[in-house]
Amino acid sequence: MSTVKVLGLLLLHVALVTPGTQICQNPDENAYSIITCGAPGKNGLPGINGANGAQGERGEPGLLGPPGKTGHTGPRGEQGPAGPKGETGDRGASGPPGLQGVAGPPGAKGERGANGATGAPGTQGVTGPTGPKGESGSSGPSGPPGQKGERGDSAAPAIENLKFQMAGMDRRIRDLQSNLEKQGKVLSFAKEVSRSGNKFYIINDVKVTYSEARTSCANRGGQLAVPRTPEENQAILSLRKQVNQHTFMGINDLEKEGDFRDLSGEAIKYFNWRTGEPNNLGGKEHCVEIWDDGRWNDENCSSKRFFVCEF
Ligand SMILES: [Ca+2]
Ligand SMILES: [Ca+2]
Repeated sequence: MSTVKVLGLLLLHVALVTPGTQICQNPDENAYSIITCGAPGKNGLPGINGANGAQGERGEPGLLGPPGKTGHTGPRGEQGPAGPKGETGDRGASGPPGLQGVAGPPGAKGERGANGATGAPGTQGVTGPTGPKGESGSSGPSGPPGQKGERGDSAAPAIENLKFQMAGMDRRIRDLQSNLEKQGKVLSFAKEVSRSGNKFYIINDVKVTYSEARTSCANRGGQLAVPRTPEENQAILSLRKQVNQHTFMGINDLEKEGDFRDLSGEAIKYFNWRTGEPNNLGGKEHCVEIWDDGRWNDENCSSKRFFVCEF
């Protein structure tokens, strides 16, 4: 029932009620009637509960209640994305030293060092073989006349003897001419000449390999020089000092390592090695050269050197 309707019924009730009159409410609330009541009746039984009223409007939200109890731990969530890279940390302390590495490959061969000091003189070498027979000397003065011989049978034997002697002289003249031609060739080639006994030696100013030196001497009727005695070694050294360079001689161990021989294959008997030589350095030294102290070194045959020929 609305508020206006209730207020109207109340005003009507005040206007109509008189003293001694009671207003009793009809159970039907929509039909009011004024009746005269007798003695008050007994209270009736409680009426039947009316139907539920319409749902009221939603009230204001209540006060925030106390926090509930902590629930059970939920299942593990999926892994989130990687976070941003952190800043670089401080450098750690140095670790212990590593193991020693393996040895590296051998280095390249060094350059030849400076000449060492001159060594003490060696012992006297053995006497060399007997040299070739020398040329005939010049004729001596005529001897005193001999005693008169007995009368011969004929002049024929004397003439034959004279012919024989003349033939010998012809041979000697041809030999002398040949020697002169040979010496002319040699002297035109030589820079310097020296002698020892009946040998003479030449050197020129060309540097060649051992093989080329050997051929060059042979082409001039000589051979690469081989000193057989200290005197011959000195004669070769005097030429070597003219060029002031190491100089090849006719000695090698090309056939058998350490077995030094001359160019005809004959074993060498006189030696004049430097201290520590022959050392066959690198397994490649098979040809002999003479140094400025007159002593010998085995050298690579492919090296280019001056050379001395002997005749
Ligand atoms: Ca050698
Ligand atoms: Ca050597």
